[in-house]
Amino acid sequence: AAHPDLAAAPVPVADISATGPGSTPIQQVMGLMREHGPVLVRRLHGRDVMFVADLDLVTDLADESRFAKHIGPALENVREFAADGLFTAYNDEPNWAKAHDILMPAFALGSMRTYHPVMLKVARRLIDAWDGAARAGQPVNVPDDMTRMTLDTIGLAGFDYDFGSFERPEPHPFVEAMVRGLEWSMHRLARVPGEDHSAADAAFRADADYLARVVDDVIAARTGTDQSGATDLLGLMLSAPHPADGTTLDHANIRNQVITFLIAGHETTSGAMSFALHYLAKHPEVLNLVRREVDALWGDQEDPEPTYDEVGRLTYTRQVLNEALRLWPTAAAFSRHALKDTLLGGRVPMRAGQAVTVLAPMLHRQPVWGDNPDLFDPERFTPEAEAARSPHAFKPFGTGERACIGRQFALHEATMLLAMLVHRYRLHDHAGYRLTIKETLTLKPDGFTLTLTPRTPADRTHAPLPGVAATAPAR
Ligand code: FDE
Repeated sequence: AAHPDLAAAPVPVADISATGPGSTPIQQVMGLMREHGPVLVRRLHGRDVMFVADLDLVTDLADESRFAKHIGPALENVREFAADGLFTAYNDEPNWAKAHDILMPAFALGSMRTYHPVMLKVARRLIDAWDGAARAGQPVNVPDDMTRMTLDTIGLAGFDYDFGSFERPEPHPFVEAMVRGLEWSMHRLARVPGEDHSAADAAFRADADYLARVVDDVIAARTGTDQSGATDLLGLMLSAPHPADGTTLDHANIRNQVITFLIAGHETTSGAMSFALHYLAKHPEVLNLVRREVDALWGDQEDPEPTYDEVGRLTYTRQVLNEALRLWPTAAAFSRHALKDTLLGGRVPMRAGQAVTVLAPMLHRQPVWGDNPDLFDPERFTPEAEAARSPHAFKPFGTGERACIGRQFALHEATMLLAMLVHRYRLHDHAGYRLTIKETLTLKPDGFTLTLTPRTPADRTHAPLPGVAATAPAR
């Protein structure tokens, strides 16, 4: 519904009813913001959504005493298959706090030690596949393989379930059903009132039922056996009592959490790695700096065995990942609502319950990022640069108590894999790839392929020594 206050607010209104949002709604709002500025109301068939990317407004929205996470129309649609799982639960739904308290320890930084061996095992599956492609001189489809890797990782680390994605030429049927569900969630937003969508809705129902059945099988295989020694998320959910009331999560909620982690934990992370590899393939000077970092750790080892602590020392590789997440935060938008009537940023009136959506890719291009924000430059994430900048200028993981619980998990997995790939391969942009971004609620580089050749010891000797700033990236 249109909000009466918005009409009074000094906010431009962009009516897109004539064109609709198309298949790239995030990029469309980015375009509207480039035209109208970082605060606007997008109107579609009389439905208004306010989008913001201004640093002072996003800073104000982080005030948890006045604003909270909002389950907007997109997440309402995802609720049709993830229900009260962590991502889509309402703030006051009891299962949110309960699951959050039970699962938080499993996602603390220290817990990554537990998942490290599984992450490494799955990284090796990807490397085996890429070695084969390199020998055959075949290109690899980067986002597809990154998605295989992140799905297998969250499946094994989360639920001890092996999707075996590298054994399959096509994505696992579970993934296909999930991706269709996400697409349905996105396209449902653009429906013109009065149209008939019963066929699409029935297909979605069938997919949602299938997802639930697969997950129920995974859970059934584990219930009834002693889970007290299990270190994965499912073991924890089946066995850990809530610190406050001693009860465990109920069956339906555990199913919702499993679906949630599979949705939240794989497309977002695989997109981030894919964008990072895209930028590395296009920026030889940056690639060279990553090579120095990984060569300093692993030198000429054929098959290095990265340790948990080494991943923490890959600080430049981490900067590359952050910079990729700045330009293309793969979960590009999150919404907040006002807890009481208020003036957002002292200038935009908001009623209690009214929502705005933060558009992270444009927040990440605001003036605080300098005068060339579209330029890929990992120097933006040196510790000094980060200390000098507002923490609210960079929000790829959302904000506040509903921020991403999987952040450390994703960063550990992605940093390790990127480093292993750069250590092992020369990346060839054989097709002269031009970045086009596919949106399926998350963002990924569409149709991005690379060819690979193994790096040789000679390659590594010629890499500049650490500390020799022969190829400092342009600022
Ligand atoms: C969450 C999240 C967020 C927020 C949203 C809102 O606010 O609405 C964001 C923005 C994110 N997330 C992002 C991201 C990125 C990446 C790469 C990721 N993410 C990853 C991951 C992994 C995993 C496992 C995850 N992730 C998970 C998750 C969850 C569960 C959630 C919900 C939380 C609560 O509690 O609410 C999230 N995530 Fe993330």
